[in-house]
Amino acid sequence: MKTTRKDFIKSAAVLGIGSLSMSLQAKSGFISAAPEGIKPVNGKYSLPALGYAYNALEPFIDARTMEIHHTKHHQAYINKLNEAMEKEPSLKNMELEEILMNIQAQPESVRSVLRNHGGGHWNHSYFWTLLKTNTQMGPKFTKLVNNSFGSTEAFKKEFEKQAMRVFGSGWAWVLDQNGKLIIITTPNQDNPMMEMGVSPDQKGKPLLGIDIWEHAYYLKYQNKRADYVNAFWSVLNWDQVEQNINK
Ligand code: MN3
Repeated sequence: MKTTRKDFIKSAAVLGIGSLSMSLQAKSGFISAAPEGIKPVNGKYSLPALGYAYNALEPFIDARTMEIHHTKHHQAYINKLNEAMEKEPSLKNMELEEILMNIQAQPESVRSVLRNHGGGHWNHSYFWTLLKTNTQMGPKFTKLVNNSFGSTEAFKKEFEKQAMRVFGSGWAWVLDQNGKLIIITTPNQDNPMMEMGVSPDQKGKPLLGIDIWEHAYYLKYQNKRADYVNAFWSVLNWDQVEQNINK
């Protein structure tokens, strides 16, 4: 069954997930921090600007990794997504979130491309907004963390554990379930808005996520994923996380 925005908002309202304004980002009931540009312009998606320099996250994430990650990996997801749009012109009238929330309803010929590359475009657009050095965990997130995990230390430990558990490539996410935080992981470029792979009790509003693909860290950290995950705390944009709570 096709999930419409209205259905999603309705179910989100039943779950009590936030107050949903009708802004572009909130219309899906899911989007918390995706920047503008997540819908096609003239039928094509394009690479969003980072809003900061490639070396802005040094020494925790190196400039070369950021540049390749942005201009090669992210661009490649967009290119494949645009190829699918060419094959199925009806998709050009849909926003990406709408496509991803209804993956199973998309034409079979492009479904896996939409899942992997549409997911890749959304996830990376979201991820870039979450990176900034020298920010501090805000009061709202601190309160959620204390209510859900008891302490910041316990939360970080659990997040790192989940991130380390991802087999192969994927993502780890922190979701807000009406004031309770949960941590989930998704394989490949799946994300919490997709109907498959995420069980109903794992639904919620994403406050933050981390890219666990080796391309996100291999140049600097090689096989030492734990060091990358640990460094993530130094580049996590807590101001954005705090904003995401209100979206
Ligand atoms: Mn990536």
